[in-house]
Amino acid sequence: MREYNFGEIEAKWQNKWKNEDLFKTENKVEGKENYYVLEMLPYPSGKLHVGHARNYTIGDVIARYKRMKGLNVLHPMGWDSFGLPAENAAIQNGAHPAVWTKSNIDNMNRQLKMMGLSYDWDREIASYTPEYYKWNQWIFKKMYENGLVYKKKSTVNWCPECQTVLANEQVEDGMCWRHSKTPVIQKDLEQWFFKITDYADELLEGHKELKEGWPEKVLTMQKNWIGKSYGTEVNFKIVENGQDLPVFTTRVDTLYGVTYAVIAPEHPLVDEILKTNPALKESVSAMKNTDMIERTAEGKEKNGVKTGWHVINPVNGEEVSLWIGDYVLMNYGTGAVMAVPAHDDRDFAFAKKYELPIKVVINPVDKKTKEEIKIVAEEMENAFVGTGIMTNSSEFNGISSKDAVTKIAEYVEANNYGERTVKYRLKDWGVSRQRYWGTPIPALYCEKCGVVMEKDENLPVLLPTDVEFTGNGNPIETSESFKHAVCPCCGGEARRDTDTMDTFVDSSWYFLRYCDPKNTQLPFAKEIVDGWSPVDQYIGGIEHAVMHLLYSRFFHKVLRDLGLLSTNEPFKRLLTQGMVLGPSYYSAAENRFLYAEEVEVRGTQAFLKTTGEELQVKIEKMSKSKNNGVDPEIMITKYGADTTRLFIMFAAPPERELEWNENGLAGAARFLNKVWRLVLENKEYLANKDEIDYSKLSKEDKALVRKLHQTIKKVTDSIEADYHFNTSIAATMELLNEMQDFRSQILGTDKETSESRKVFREAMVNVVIMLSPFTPHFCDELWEEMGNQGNLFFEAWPMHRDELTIADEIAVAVQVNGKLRGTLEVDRNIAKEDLEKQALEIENVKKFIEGQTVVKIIVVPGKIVNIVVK
Ligand code: ANZ
Ligand code: ZN
Ligand code: ZN
Repeated sequence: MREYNFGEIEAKWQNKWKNEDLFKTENKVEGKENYYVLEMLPYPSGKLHVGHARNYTIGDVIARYKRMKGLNVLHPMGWDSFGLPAENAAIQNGAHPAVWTKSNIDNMNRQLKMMGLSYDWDREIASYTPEYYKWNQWIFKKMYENGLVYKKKSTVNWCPECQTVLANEQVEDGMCWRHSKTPVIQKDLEQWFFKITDYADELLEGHKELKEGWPEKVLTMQKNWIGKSYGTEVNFKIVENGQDLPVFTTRVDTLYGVTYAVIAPEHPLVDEILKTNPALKESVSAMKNTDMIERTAEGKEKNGVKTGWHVINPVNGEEVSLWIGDYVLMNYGTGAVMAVPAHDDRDFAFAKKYELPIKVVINPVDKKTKEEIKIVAEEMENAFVGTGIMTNSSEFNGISSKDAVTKIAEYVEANNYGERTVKYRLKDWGVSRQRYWGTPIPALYCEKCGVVMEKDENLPVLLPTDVEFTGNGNPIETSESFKHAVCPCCGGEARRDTDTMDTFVDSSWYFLRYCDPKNTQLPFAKEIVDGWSPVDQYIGGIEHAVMHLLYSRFFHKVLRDLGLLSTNEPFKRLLTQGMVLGPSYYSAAENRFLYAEEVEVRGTQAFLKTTGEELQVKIEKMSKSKNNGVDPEIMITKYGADTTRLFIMFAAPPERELEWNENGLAGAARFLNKVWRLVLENKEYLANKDEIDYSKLSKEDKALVRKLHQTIKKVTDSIEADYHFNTSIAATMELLNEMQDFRSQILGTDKETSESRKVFREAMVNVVIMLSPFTPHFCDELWEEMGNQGNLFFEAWPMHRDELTIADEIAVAVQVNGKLRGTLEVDRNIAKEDLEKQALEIENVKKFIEGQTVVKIIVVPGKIVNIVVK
């Protein structure tokens, strides 16, 4: 018998699939429903990591399964290929970002092909190509024309040394990542924004449509991110200039408890205050330069300065002091708050620090006695943030604070002190990046015409090539040819915008481009996208729960409103795959994480080979910093793609964490070898392709048929229910064990019937079909070995027959006066009288009814016969 040589087999089938163009997908196939399965497209960092391998295997199994279920499946792949790492590589080693990116794509493409993934490569897209980013610019323009893109000043991280804007990830402890002694400052720059806030409500509402198919966790994260708050805007009067200061509060019930007010350091009023009180300048700019993350961190000490100005509370005419404080953010609410230290934690901490008054306006109620507990401001150690009975609040005293929220809001509105409003945490999406490796923003600035967009026929605005990557400033600004352009409006001289778009723009609509990737007239044709959208199953990491998935939903709705497509949501179902974990080995003596090669593992302990030091072992997320990653390519070379795929799918359900271990891989390999031998060693028994005559089966034949149909049912059900592939594979393994027994105990013995071989073959055929989504090369090879023609890829997924999953014989418990006295193996369809008769004939039963009278016999069909005696 020929050995299972995965290297040869995988190369053979990958070639064949490619030559036959097997994975090519038509947009429409008569009589077939479309099904779109998509994995989040990778950033081409250079090498596939194990998280990729898991992600794509899950997608591939689904794609192959759905095809076998008779659907016309779209399963594409592409490259999210703009972004910072390529630019950094250019700065470091001079290679142009395009060259670096292309070679990474080539390598990863090769690795993907090694895995045997069923992508339609004709639809491959890469966001760094002009053919793709042209449409980013086109969409940007369309959004601009529809008032969904605008420009405003906004704060960015700026390194004075690099003379460039830094992404949040490039700020480390307030310093530039490249200049650890240069503090990053906050600088105001004109930036482009997408008006995602226009869609805030619809993005929330849309969750109703996604409830069935998306993990609840992801919806919750999006909901918090959008952060819809119902509250009241109350106008306080500024004593010093007579103007209104609107504040936003969600707790208008505490309005009588305001003891001071706070504005953000960026609040427009601050400039006026500084004119009257210039001494504050320094502390204000210090507050501004603390980054937002730190300013809003919970438990963080609050800083502020007293302005010397005052505001008047409209409901009671009280004059309170006005402060500038770092815990108030300009981009939320109105950038100003009424402070109620008695009932808000942050205000309480601030009031304690700066010795500001505290006024209680809500008293708690004792849970048991239901009596009001009077709290004393001076004795408070924390704010009381709960609900209770109103006090110190004039005509609202005595009512519950819950009712007061409405009552006081009505009162405020009736007296024109303010009004109820809704605020969102969600901010407009700032898309300008002062970097090279992205989509050029198609805007120009003309002295005569102002801001103008490039003409459609001049798109794409190509990235310039006459640039230098020095690490200082935005490389595009070094291109003279790019900066000096012609105004599309008046034909005069115009300056091009040198910013590029956030790379999240690229990934916000790529799933639509796959439907029609070669379209040169439009980003995609409506009727084609409508045939595929929404993506039926999207698969990716939980780290994209908010930004990517929210931006994509936003884009989808915008494109719908632009008339480019018809559906409301981009992704019908979302599967967030679990992380891949592996053991990390930490050496205390060397203060570093070691590579597996440096380690000797004994049971649960591990030692450094060179010194014998015992190491700290932890199972944790695979990462570069822990040196605990596995390279999928090495695994594929060592064990084969099929074994690697099988292990990944067998080791854990897709949404759970997967612990990588090589023993598991070896186990998967053993299983495949077992299947291999069972086919190749039994070809003589697998030759008869005739239909089974179910009336001629022996007891043993029937048992294997039953196991087969139970397995088909279980495998299918587990896939349909949240893709629990591990259960499917386990069921197939069980079936295989029974087949082995059947082979040795029945086939070739006197128990073999005319049908036994057909039954055995039927089971084998189905095992190979059901394993094929997991281990496609392996199964194709066996399929051929079994003498079949054509591709397994197009084979239909088997259907179980209910009547064949049920045993003919059933076990019935026989009781005498409710006590178990025996069991009967009987035909499932036995007549009641026959069952009773057989029950009465059991020796042990006879013993218990001897000398007594049978009063009655109760039969619970299929389960119990209870003989009642006296
Ligand atoms: C007075 C008050 C009393 C508040 C009280 C809370 C409790 P959410 O629920 O997240 O929407 N706030 C308003 N604008 C702010 C800003 N720009 N920066 C920082 N804080 C701001 O939060 C709304 C509450 O956060 C508002 O209600 C306001 O404080 C504060 F016992 O007003 B509250
Ligand atoms: Zn720097
Ligand atoms: Zn002009």
